Amino acid sequence: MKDSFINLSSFMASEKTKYISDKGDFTPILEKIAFASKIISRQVNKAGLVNILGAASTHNIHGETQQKLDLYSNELLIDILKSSGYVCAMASEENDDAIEVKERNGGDYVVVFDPLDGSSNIDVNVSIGTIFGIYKKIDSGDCVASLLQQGKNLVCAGYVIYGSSTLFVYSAGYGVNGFTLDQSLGEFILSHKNITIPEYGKIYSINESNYNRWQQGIKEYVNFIKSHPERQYTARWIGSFVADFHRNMIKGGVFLYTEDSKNTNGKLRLLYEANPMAFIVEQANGAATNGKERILDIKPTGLHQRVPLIIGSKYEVELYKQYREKYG
Ligand code: AHM
Ligand code: MG
Repeated sequence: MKDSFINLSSFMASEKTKYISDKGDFTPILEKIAFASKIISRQVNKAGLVNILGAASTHNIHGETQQKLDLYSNELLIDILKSSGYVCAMASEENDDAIEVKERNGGDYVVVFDPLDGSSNIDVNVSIGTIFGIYKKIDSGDCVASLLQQGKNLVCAGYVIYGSSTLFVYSAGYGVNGFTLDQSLGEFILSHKNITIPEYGKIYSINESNYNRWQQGIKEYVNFIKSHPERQYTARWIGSFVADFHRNMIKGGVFLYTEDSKNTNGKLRLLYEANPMAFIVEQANGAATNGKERILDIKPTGLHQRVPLIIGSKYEVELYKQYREKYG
């Protein structure tokens, strides 16, 4: 079959033969997340209309209560994953506590997700996304504790961008592939085969308004990048992690949300933002660090812990570590 006609389901069915013997079959979870993301994509595309209705009344045209899209996406993912029969616990950016699944004795996997990242961009029609990671339940059978595994234990991770098109990108540990939603078919079709990030890039993505709060090493690094002797870098900051990350994956470069004197651990969350993307970037031949340690090696202590995140092409990530070591 021509690549252009490979849909997500058939791709996953052929790929699972590579991991099913040691990691089990988590493809039904992926199928559910892909299904949820189609619904989220549909809602995102009419967000403006929903907001107009919501502003006039707290009920929409069907008499249903209006919900903010991030809460809508969260509830949708939880409901869909709960009913899958494969998931025994979940952690979401939107829920303070872990979500345990008792129905049908849960399942053998736990899922972490940020249902709609970059949500401050919804109202202004800028790309937003979903991030997810899947782990196998640890042997002791403690589902909630299984949520606090190191990122290197992920069996699968992915993200969805709701942008100029809707793109589903995932890795089950055998490279990274992307699938574009064909709205007319309602199917994700393979469009980005075997994504690899360039060794170095031309883009740096950081919120420079934090400059005065950075430590010296971060300032020195950004100043060096700006006047790099061999390369001319350009700055790009969408303010939606998924979109900034994806652009850099394709074009090469680095995304940074470092610590500063106000946010001493940065802004992004280890479990459902940093770890899934670190898994993906490594699969694509890139790197991710907090400045000292590989992101995937960090032992989580809490569901919502923050972590400084420097992620992207190997050259720029490695250079950051050197600058922090030299200048602090
Ligand atoms: P959110 O999870 O509340 O949406 O916040 C995370 C977002 C990321 O998508 C983005 O990289 C970052 O926050 C932008 O932060 P800032 O507003 O400081 O530019
Ligand atoms: Mg988020």
